[in-house]
This record gives sequence, structure tokens and C-alpha cells, in this order.
Amino acid sequence: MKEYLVTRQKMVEEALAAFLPKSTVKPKTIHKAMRYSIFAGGKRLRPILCLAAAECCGGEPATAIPLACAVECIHTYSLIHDDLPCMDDDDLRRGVPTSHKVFGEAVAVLAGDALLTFAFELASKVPDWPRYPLREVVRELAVAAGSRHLIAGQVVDLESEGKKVSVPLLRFIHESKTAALLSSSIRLGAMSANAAPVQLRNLSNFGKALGLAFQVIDDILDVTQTSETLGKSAGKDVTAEKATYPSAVGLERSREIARRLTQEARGFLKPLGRKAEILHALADHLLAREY
Ligand code: GRG
Repeated sequence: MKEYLVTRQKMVEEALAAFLPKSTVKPKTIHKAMRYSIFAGGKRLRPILCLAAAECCGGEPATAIPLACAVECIHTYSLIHDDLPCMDDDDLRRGVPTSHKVFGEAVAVLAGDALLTFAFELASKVPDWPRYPLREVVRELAVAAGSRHLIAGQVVDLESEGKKVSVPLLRFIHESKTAALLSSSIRLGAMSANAAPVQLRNLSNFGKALGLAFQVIDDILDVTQTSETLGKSAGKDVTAEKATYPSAVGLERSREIARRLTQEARGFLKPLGRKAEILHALADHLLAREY
């Protein structure tokens, strides 16, 4: 499992370095800013899940890699914009100063925009696959990043600050802002391997439950870890009066929910048999993570 993470992470780093415009390309500022945030040291969880889902369905990582990098670009864009003063207003991300602290707000907004757009340029590199034509792939990315998922979660999250939020609404926020892109990363990997509809369905359900578990764990880590360990400002959710699982149901119950969701996620992998071993291990790894 450790070896899998290391080798796939390396593959993703190398592919991103090759795909992204060089920082010498004019105008240098925007390309420097895009590369700054992309290479600031993310865990590459979404691209790794994309590759693992492809492999689980008998596909090759090399075929899935443009999509793995596309989801990482969308994820990084969302982090840059999330950190802006008009959003969560943060100074630290991935262990380094946030984009707007280094490049100024205007370039940070543009770096996020450029990464989001670049994701679609990357997606356009893949051919039509027998069951999944390119338009399906583009639609998958667009819907996950759009106003009914990623942005929906962010809007409701911002609107909920300082308010008492019901657990169903909290679940909606987390499913939208985190689980949707995570689940799409897995779906795109499966599509690249021409997955059978039933495999795609099981992996989607796995992704949704895993994505929700991931955000519940993220909420827990925000109150139990230091900024140094997380590489981002710890305790921020409490200060900003964010809607989180620990604030809604307490720390112990949140841990229980994360465990149950991980179990539920792993249940969807059963029909996939031994080919899903890495995905089982990744789910356990995410439950036990400390940052
Ligand atoms: C459109 C202006 C505009 C803004 C959009 C969509 C959006 C802003 C923000 C998305 C919400 C968001 C940042 C959700 C957090 C998801 C999450 C748990 C991020 C941390 O993921 P990790 O731990 O991070 O995988 P690394 O750094 O390891 O990649």
C-alpha cells in the first residue's frame, strides 16, 4: 500500500510537471502561480483514487493520467479560491503561504480560473472510449465542479457560517463540496478503463461514501491537529463558526460516523472482488490519516 502510494504519487507529480505550461511561458506570473499551488505539496489523493479505480477495472494508469491530473487541477483551483479573503481568508495552505499572499489577490483568482480551465484542456486529451465518449467525460468533470456540487457546497458552507445547521444540511454541504469531486475522480478512472455499468455504479457509491467520510475526518482533524501537521490553519472551523460534524454531533460521534461511512464505502467494493484490494486499503488509510 505504501509502495502504491509512493509510485502513483510520483507518476502524478511527473505528469503534472509535464502537462502544465512551464513557468517561463508568457505571461510568467500566471504560470508561476499555477505551478506554485499545484506543487506546494498536496497529498494527490484524488488523482491516486482515479488511477486506483482505473486499475481496479483492468485499465492502465497511463490511460487515466490526464484525467487524474485534471481532477487535481480542479481541486487545487478550489483551494486557491477557498483561501481568498472574500472566502475563508487563509494565509497557509499545503504548508506554504497561500497564493494570494504570494502573488496578490488578482493573480490568485486568475491562477484558480486558469487551473479550472486547464483541467478541461487535459480532459480533451482522452479519446472516446467504447462505453464513454469524450462528451461524457467532460460532462462528468463539469457537473462535479459546477453550481450543483462543488460550488453548491461552498455557497451553502459560506451561508451557514455562524448558524446552527441541521445534520442533513451539513451532509449536503460535505457531499457537495468534497464528496462530489472525490467520487468523480473515481468514476473518471473507471470510465478510462471502459468499466461495465455495474462496476461504475458500485465505484460511484464507494466514492460518495468515502468522500463524505473524508470530509468528516477533515472536520475532526481541524480540531485535533496542529497547523504544522495539517499544513493549513488548524482550528479555523471553530473560529469561523463553520458547520462541521464535531460542532453538530461532537467529536466521538463524528469518529463513529467516519468509521461507519468507511465501512459502508468498503461494502460497495465487495462485488468487485480482489481487484479492489488497493481501494479497500486506501479507504482504511484515509480513515487513519493524521493530516
Ligand atoms: C468559484 C470563486 C469560486 C470559489 C470556489 C469551490 C470552492 C471555491 C471551494 C471548494 C470547497 C473546498 C475547498 C472544500 C474542501 C475540500 C477539502 C477537504 C480539501 C482538502 O483536501 P486534501 O486534504 O488537500 O486532499 P491536499 O492539500 O492534500 O490536496
